[in-house]
Amino acid sequence: MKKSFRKITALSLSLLMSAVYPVTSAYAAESQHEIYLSAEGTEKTDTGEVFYLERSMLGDDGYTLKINIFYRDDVLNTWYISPKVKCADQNIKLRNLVDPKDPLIEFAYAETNDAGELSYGSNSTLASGSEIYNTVNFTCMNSNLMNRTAMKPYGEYTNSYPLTSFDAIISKEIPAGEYDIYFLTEAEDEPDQRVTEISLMIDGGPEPCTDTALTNMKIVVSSLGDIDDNGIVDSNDASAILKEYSLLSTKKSPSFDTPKNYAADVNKDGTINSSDASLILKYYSYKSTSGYMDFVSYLSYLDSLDSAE
Ligand SMILES: [Ca+2]
Ligand SMILES: [Ca+2]
Repeated sequence: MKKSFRKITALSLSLLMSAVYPVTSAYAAESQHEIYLSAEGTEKTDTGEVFYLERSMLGDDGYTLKINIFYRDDVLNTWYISPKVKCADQNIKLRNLVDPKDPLIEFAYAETNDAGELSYGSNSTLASGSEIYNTVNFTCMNSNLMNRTAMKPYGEYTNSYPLTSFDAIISKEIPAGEYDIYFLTEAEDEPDQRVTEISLMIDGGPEPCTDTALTNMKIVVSSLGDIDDNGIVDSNDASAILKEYSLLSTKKSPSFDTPKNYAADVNKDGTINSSDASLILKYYSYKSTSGYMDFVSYLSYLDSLDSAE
C-alpha cells in the first residue's frame, strides 16, 4: 500500500488542512479602508486569516503567535487610527504589544523627513491594553494643537507595513476549538471603553470613517486523531470517525465542527473515512504493545517505512 502520509511536520499539516476546510467569519464589504490581522503560517481566506494549531505544536510554554496589525488606506486620507483587539478566551493571552513609536522603520507610519532621515513627525502613538479583559489597543494619529493632517505612510504603500504587532500566547491547556481574535467594535466589558475607530480628513476637517473593513483572525486548535480531545488516541476516536463517515456516505448532515474535521483527517487526503480510522486502530494496537511514540511521530514513522520500501 502506498501511503499518502509524507514526512509532514505539524506546521505543514496545519497549512495543508487549512486549504481543505473553509471557515467563515464576519467580513465587511469592500472598502477603501481596511484594518486586518496577519501572522506567519496562517491560511489566507477571504474572510480573514486562520491559524491551525495542531496540539503537537504546543510546548511546555504553549505556543506564541506573533500577530501583525495592518492598515490599508487606498486614498491616504486617514489622520487617526485607534484599533482595539480582543480575545474573549483567556487560554489565548494577548500581550507584548509593541508601541508603534518604538522600532520605527518597520512600521507603517514612521515617517522620513525631507533629508530622508527617520522622524516621528507629528504622529503620536500610545499603546496599552488590559490583561483582565485580554485586549491590546493603541492610537496612531497625525495632529498637533493647531491642525490635523492625513498621515503619510512610511514606505511604498501602507499595506506593506504593519501598524504594529503583538503576541497571542496560547496556553498548553487550551481545549480543541475555534478562537476569534477580533477588533472590538462595541464595548463589551466596560460601558464607556474605547473601541476600534478610524477618522479621516475630508474637505479639511475630520470625519469618522464609517465603512472601514475590519477583518478578524481565527485560531483553530485541534489534536490529530484525538477526536474527543481527551489526550488519548484510541478506539473511541476511530469509532467517532466511522460514525461521521457513515453520516457523510449516506448524505446526512455531518456532525463534526472544524477542529474535529481537522483532527479526523489523519492521512490528510481531504476526506474523512475508514482509512483514517484504520490508522488510529493501528496506532492503538501499537500502543497496547508498549509503543512509546505519540500519534504524530508514529505517523511519520509509518511514512518513513513506506519511503524506504
Ligand atoms: Ca481521544
Ligand atoms: Ca483522510
